[in-house]
Amino acid sequence: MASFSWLHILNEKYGLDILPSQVKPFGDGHIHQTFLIETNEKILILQQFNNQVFKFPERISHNQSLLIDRIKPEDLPYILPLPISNLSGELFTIIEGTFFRISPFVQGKCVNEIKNPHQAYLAAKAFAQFIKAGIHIPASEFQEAIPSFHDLELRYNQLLEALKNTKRIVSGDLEELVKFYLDQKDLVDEYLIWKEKLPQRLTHSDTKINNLIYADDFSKVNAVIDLDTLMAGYVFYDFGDLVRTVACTEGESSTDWGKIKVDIDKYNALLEGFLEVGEGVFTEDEIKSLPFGGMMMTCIMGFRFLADYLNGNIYYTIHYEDQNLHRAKNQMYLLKELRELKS
Ligand code: GN1
Ligand code: MG
Repeated sequence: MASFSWLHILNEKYGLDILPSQVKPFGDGHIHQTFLIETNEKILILQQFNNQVFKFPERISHNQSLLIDRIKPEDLPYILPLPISNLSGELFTIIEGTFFRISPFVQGKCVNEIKNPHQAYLAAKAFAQFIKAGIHIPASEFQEAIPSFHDLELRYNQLLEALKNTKRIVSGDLEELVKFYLDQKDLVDEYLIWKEKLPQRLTHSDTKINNLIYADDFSKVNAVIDLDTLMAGYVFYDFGDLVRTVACTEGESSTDWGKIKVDIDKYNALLEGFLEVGEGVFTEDEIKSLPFGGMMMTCIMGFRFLADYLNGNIYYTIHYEDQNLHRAKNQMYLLKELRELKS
């Protein structure tokens, strides 16, 4: 069993009494290390926060405090499990340079793939409700948790940079993949056009399906989680990441290339759920931009996975050496399918 040498300090800072045996690794996030704390009295989520990826934790605290102050809980039919303050009133606790935080645990199902269109509809409604509930807060009041996080042009340039500096031998499969992604320049151009037209909103900005907790019987959504990247963005980001992770017949870590297809029923259910909440709230252009979001978010993840592979896997958690390469390849197949759908 891990020793969790920091646990006694956390106990002091939060006035808790957690034992090492009550802490277990939890979830599938690529960035933070997440644990479930289960005592006789309560269940909590503990995260060892990745401050290499999130270099401005104070911005996250700012954004989350803004949300706590300004969002009306009655506008949301589910919970936003924001971090609990420690005894000094802070959302993060720093122990020897490592950031920790504790949040409430929400009962339910957190999945990487969903089973049917109705679940897609519920997910899209939930994330659209998030945007709607925050629409009265000027997006400019939120700080950039990660600068230019979903800026497709910047990610394209980062891929070029990674290619220039890589120690990998770019041939065969890898060369083909690089070529595919460099050929996506038209999506970057389209992105720049949408940017001129659309208003910025408070967006969740990481709406992959495992950032949502369904009720155990999947009858509703119990919570929207992973609230680090909430910041100003475009509605097509949030719709797009749903398309990427919901309307696909295989998850993002699948290497079953031949099986990666768009699930059109789930795609339509996503649109239905998103529009049911967004009609009369989002502008006409925002609604028109939604199909672009699916392609754009799949493309940006492809850029990022591939750049990380070329950089020597320094960003995402991997379980084997070629995993980022495979993730980029997976996104390539999905992107090809989404482009077909549009044409
Ligand atoms: C990361 O932490 P997690 O797994 O929810 C990433 C997202 C990507 C996602 C791809 C801060 O999200 O942008 O879409 O992996 N988060 C960050 O699976 O980079
Ligand atoms: Mg997550």
